[in-house]
Amino acid sequence: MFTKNKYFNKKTGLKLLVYAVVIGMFWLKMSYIQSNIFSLNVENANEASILAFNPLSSIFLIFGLGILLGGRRGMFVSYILGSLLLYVNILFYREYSDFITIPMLNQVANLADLGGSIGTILNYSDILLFVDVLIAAFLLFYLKPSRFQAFKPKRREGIILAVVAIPLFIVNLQWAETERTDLLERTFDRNMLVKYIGVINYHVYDAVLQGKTEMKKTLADSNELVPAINYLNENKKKDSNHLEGVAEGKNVIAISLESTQTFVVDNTLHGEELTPYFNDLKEEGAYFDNFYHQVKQGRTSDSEFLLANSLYPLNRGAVFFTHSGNEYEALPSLLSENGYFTNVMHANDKTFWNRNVMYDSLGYDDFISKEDYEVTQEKSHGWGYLDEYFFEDSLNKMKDMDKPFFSKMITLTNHYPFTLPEEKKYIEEGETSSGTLNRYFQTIRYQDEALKQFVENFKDSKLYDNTILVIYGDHFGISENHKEAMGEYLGKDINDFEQFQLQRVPLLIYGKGIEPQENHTVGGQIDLRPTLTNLLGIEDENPIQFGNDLMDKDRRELMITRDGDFANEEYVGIQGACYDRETGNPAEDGACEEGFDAAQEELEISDSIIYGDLLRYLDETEMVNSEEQQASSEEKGSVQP
Ligand code: GP9
Ligand code: MN
Repeated sequence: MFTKNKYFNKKTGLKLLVYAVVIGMFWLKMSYIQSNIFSLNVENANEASILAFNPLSSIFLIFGLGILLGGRRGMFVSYILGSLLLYVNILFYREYSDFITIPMLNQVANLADLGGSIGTILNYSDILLFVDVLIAAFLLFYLKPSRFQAFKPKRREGIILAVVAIPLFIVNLQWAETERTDLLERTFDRNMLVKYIGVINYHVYDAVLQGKTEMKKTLADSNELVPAINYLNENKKKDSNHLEGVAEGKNVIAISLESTQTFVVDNTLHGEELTPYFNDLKEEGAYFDNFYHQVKQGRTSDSEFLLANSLYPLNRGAVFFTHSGNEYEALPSLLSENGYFTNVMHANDKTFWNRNVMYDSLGYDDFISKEDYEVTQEKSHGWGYLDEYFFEDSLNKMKDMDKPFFSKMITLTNHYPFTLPEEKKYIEEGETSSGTLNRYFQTIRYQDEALKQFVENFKDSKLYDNTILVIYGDHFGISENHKEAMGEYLGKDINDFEQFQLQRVPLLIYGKGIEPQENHTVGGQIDLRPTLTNLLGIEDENPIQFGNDLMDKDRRELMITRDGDFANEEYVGIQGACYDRETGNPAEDGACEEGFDAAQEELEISDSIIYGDLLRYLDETEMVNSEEQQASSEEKGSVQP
């Protein structure tokens, strides 16, 4: 009995040792790859610890599942497949500085590119990344010390490993959330996700995301597009003739100003204007002071989505990530069809917000990203290339572009945490109780200086005669957390109504042929596309758009936020409460009912389009629908609203 027990202990001890060595080897390899082969931009010791810890849960999971399905062989298969997955990621990363997503696998062209250059991304030393596979094979199959049986994992050990993976992942996630809140909801950059949850978990996450997307899409059918078409037929004015085509054939430079809110316009700090150049420039163009951002978690990318599609972004996550594989009838494609060279200029990594993938779906011809700018340390700060250099290089690039072009430029410097090199601070910082707001004034002032240099050089260039500028803020920079400090600055209590009004961002349309005007219409980023196509005189046949031309005097004034709040000509509705839009005083019960209903209906319809990927049915549905409509209007003699 005693002897048996002793043998049992030794056997268990040996088994544990094999487990520990096999798991440890894979852990070491994965950690090495994550911290030395991928450039994940680890910023502090906490992040480095998260990165070292995050392989564990996935290793327990894959080995656990392997044992459950195939015992010792299964565990080895997991080891091989895990190693291959890591290696494929390495190859892909060497080529694209990015991680594979399932929608990307569908993009055969991308991978064909990789195939073409495979020779250049293979290294002889990569062989070393598989040495551990041989050691694992030896430990699992050939290690047979005298009198002991070879390593034989039991099914229940597989279950234990797989179950332990769950708390390990929870710890990982909680830990990661200390660095980045809502990590999984706010899917940022894939590099960031891998940094926090590890490359294998990232693939699991990607698969779940894909599964959800596919399911919604599979359950959808073309009938679902009909309510959307009907709703838009009823509620959207068909034609806007106002100013139609005044910018026909012209180039368009859309400038997305990072985190720029309307409250800085015509406002001062220490007696100095925050945006002196923009304040003057807006007098020379069409300036909109009741224009709101409509973004949610996808921030800049959501504003890009609104501009391109005149659809609402999603309430959770960034549609740039979750639905980059959808079919769209986007503005860039429309402009390309009308002879434009369409591109985005943004001096950040092209994978950020999944732009490299989504821009293809939206039909952009080119994405001029960080790698196309001469980004040096001296010319960078914080998020990267300083706006003044970005503007300067971009203007030079535009001079040589095929004409007409549509360029969307996205600035970067006025981004949280709003820091600047000393010599770029053109105004003293603020004196409120929020350091964030205090610094924001300085980055806003800097951005205005960079804009000035750009617009002045633009005016001196040949482009000036046949180009319009569409300058707008992408979203808020100062969140609700700083409303006390904002109250100190603005000298008023920031209640819900004021907070809502702070979501206004500037919009200026400027260029020869654009009559100066101060326009008070209530609108949002969803209205940019129809405004632009009307100015360019381009027929936009996509009926699935929620926006209305901002220049049209008879437009429906309704701006809906992603939270289901709204502003119209008279009222502002916030979470069930109703306010008079001019005074901010509470309005009578029921005054906002119609607005709230419209908000809910529009958001639901817009979501159904994205989740169901319904634009893929547009052609067939439209044909049926227009025949039906024709028949019914002949019957009833109905008129188009
Ligand atoms: C990054 C820039 C900023 O490329 O667009 O993104 P944001 O954090 O504002 O969404
Ligand atoms: Mn932004």
